Amino acid sequence: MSYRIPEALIGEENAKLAAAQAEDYSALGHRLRRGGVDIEAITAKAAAFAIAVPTWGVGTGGTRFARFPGPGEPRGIFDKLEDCATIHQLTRATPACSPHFPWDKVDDYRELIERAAALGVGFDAVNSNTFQDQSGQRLSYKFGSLSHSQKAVRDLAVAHNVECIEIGEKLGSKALTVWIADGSNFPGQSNLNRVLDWYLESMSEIYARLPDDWRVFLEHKLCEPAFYSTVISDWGTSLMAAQALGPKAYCLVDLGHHAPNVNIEQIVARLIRAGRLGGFHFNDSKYGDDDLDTGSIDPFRLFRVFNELIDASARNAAGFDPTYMLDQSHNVTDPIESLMASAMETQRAYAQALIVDREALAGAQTDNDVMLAHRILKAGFVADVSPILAEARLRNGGAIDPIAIYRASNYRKAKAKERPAAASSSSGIV
Ligand code: LRH
Ligand code: MN
Repeated sequence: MSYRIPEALIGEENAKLAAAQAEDYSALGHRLRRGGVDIEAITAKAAAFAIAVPTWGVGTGGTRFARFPGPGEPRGIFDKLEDCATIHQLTRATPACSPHFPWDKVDDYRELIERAAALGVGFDAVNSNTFQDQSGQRLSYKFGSLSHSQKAVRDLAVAHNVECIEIGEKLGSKALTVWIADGSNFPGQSNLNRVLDWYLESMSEIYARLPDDWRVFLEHKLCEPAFYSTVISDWGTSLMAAQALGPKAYCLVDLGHHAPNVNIEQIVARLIRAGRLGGFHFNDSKYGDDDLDTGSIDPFRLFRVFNELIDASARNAAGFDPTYMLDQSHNVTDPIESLMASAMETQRAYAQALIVDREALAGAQTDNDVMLAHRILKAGFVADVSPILAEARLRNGGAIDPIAIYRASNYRKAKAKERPAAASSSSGIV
């Protein structure tokens, strides 16, 4: 029987923190009420907040230089599901995971569905992978996939995406995320226009296979692994493609896929305006697509993104229904601790954005009272909403302090016994 953290341990550890939590929650409630904010309304929304965990994120990540796997590494999707379930057991904010194929392929999806259900984890968007060649693959994606110059390679990539949809239907997913590495490293290597034609031709074949209640998320990325041109390099190209494909096509914003200092919250505002914001891959970065823990480098940027999301829901923006997912690589921390911390940091930015006095902000913006407007927005960011997040977890049956309980549970030690370490460790992100 594989080890699960006993609910009793969560109860015992919560009991030690309950009095302090109640005191902090009550104090924050008084403070927010002075500003006309009802803490219970924020806590209820925070308790309903959900963000999906990437199955590829529960294993130790690496770089092209090296990967240093830790103890109790997940050996496959069944171990990954256990770890995703542990993240949700303690944070109560990650009810679903986002699988990646063929990394998470199994022979018997019924067994996978039953195991996931037993663990209380669902499946969010499925991710296709035409950025690696699989062993024995007839044709290579070296020079591209959905935008490859050879029709046969484009057909292979289309077939893979259709297979991902079919697997996703079995799992109960409602969306396909398509990120392609297609691009070039030399000026002249590819025709910058024709590659988009081929991409759209391929995507329209995939689009035609989407079930009626599904969406397809197009994920743009500035560069890497291509370093001169990338076919879907920015939000503008992604939006053009989504609008060309049809109403089930949306744009997915991975925070790390932009040039340094790009105003991502404004991109989010534009995609909301176009009714094509499908979702997010949250992470943080300082230089490139660093895939660092969400909120670990620039929590104010994360807050500014959520400020646009709350503004959109406050004005009932048309077609506004974004999906939240994490997409990170954990090279030096326990992936479970990082994913719990990151889920809580996105929930924090969400709660902080809910606190912003939007009416007063709109007034100050109309009056061009710059300092007042900035300080009204900043007041949300500087509010310590930790008691609200802890209360939301507590009311959802989770942990007041997830990382403390995770460490007290010795879950990682138990998994190190259950999961013998793999002989060799490779380099690369997963
Ligand atoms: C590409 C990306 C994409 C995933 C991959 C693991 O950089 O963000 O979302 O498929 O990482
Ligand atoms: Mn991503």
